[in-house]
Amino acid sequence: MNDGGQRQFGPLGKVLVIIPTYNEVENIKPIVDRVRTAVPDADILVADDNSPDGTGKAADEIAAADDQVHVLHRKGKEGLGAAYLAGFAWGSEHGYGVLVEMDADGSHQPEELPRLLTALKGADLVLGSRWVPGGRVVNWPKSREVISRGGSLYSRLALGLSVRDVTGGYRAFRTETLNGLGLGEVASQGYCFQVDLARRAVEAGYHVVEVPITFVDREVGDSKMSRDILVEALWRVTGWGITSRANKVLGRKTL
Ligand SMILES: Nc1nc2c(ncn2[C@@H]2O[C@H](COP(=O)(O)OP(=O)(O)OP(=O)(O)O)[C@@H](O)[C@H]2O)c(=O)[nH]1
Ligand SMILES: [Mg+2]
Repeated sequence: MNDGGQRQFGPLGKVLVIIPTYNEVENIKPIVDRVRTAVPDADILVADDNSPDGTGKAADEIAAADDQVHVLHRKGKEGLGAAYLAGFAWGSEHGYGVLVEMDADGSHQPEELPRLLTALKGADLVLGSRWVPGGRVVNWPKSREVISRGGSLYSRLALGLSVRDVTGGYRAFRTETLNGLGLGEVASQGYCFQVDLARRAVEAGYHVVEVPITFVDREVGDSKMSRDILVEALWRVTGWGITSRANKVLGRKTL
């Protein structure tokens, strides 16, 4: 991973917080309010996959009363990765300099966003991290912690990454960084989308910084975590690991 060295980083520009939603009707208003209070200059884009519970409509009502809130309506549930790619494209087209990933359920605390943005002044990508000193999880069942820590460790070992929280979803990207990641080839849909972006950033030589966060388990709404999502992550990460090792042996570039 590039250490940033003596590089000069440009100004950040305008910030867009992208919040993907699927059935988060109880969470959408509280999370938008918290972001607006914590980072009043930032805009918000809710990327909703036509949630049957009416999250998209609730988001429209918030947006109608607040110029800094926007809603991207997608036709159906296509996974977290596809929702973020659509959100990134929207943010890039609308001239935002920083694109933030944040869950709707309160696990990623908006009050911690100013710290991520401060770190981004000297980095290409900032990862909110549960597994660096100072980072922690609150109210998570032991089973989820084991899966998450195991997933990060497996990804680190398989891909040879020094990043500690590879699967986390609280991140701040410079738009320029995202544009350099070859997003057109990203096929990952579930949580391995996050692993995919982290490994692409490291492979491309970007300066990636981890900032400790306190991750709070959701209090309301249902989890979208599923066996399919875990299986997709396992086979994709394993495939990337084999490809990158083979390329090293053959002296080829991976991405
Ligand atoms: N647009 C969209 N958003 C999604 C999709 N799947 C999950 N999300 C959103 O992505 C964020 C993360 O999903 P969560 O269900 O909280 O995943 P998790 O944090 O691993 O699981 P929890 O234990 O439930 O918190 C939430 O804001 C979800 O609403 C999807 O297919 N499309
Ligand atoms: Mg969650």
